[in-house]
Amino acid sequence: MTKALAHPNIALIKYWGKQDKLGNFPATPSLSITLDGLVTETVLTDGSTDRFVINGKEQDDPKVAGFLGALRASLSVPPLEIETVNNFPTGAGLASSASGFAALMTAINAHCQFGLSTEMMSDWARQGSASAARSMYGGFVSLVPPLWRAYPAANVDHWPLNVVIAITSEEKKDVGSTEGMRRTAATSPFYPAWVKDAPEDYATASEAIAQRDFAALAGVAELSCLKMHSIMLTSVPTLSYWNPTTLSCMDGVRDMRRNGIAAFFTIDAGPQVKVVCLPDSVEQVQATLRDIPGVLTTKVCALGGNARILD
Ligand code: 2P0
Repeated sequence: MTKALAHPNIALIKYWGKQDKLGNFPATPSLSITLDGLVTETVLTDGSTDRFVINGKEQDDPKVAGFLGALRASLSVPPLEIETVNNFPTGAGLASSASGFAALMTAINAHCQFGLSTEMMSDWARQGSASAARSMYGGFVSLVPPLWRAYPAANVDHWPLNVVIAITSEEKKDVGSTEGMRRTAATSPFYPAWVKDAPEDYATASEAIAQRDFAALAGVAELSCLKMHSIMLTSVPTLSYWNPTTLSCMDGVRDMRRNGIAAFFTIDAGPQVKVVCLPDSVEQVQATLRDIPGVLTTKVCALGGNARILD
């Protein structure tokens, strides 16, 4: 039996769109922070056939099956019973596939005694879900060309930011990220501009993190998020991952900023709003979000560590 843990990550500079080649390579550079309060734990045991159980329910997951198939083309992976538990809503815009594939790859590497480096595991995790490459590491993480391999951009101590998550719905999304990206790339008239501008946004965010310049990071991160949602909204048929409460939270963050609180929002392929702030603003940010009608719960996270094996 082998048990591994990984945290989800949220991108401040978003990945949305893939290169037109095999291997699940992103079309845009991305930069994320890993969250300590959200956890995926995955237990592996040898089985007679593959079984995948998530939060107590057996599932046929084509992405997991495809991932195992790709691994087995290169490595000797026996039939596995995989039991995964998330302490947060699954498939609802909280990056459960990022932590899921990072935990699974970490567990397989130990269970099968492959001795792969973190870089190699990150490469494999990317093939399961590109954002999973970033969840192999803690702190601030880049996923960039030319190798499209994730690497740590800064550690947790460099800038211990907090994230307050406003959960506005626990329902699974209708359109998964892979299909959403395909649709956006094929139909949004603004997709080429998104791909063209992404390296500059990435460079601006990297510099802001290096300098611990919160205002600069806030500006470019909100812009990256809104550009991504703009190309989603202008896809045909349209892709909208927001609900009315999502918009209320965005307004709430803008109000806080007008009142001098250092905070910015980011939103992924789901209606939850993640508000990044400095530690001395956490209580105020949480209290504000909690009072917004439609917010079901809030959760405060610090930056988390690497994917790892649990004894
Ligand atoms: C990100 N997202 O950079 C972006 C922002 C969601 C919005 O990466 O197709 O599950 O499995 O590679 O990694 C979600 O997409 O997609 C994602 P696949 P993934 O975090």
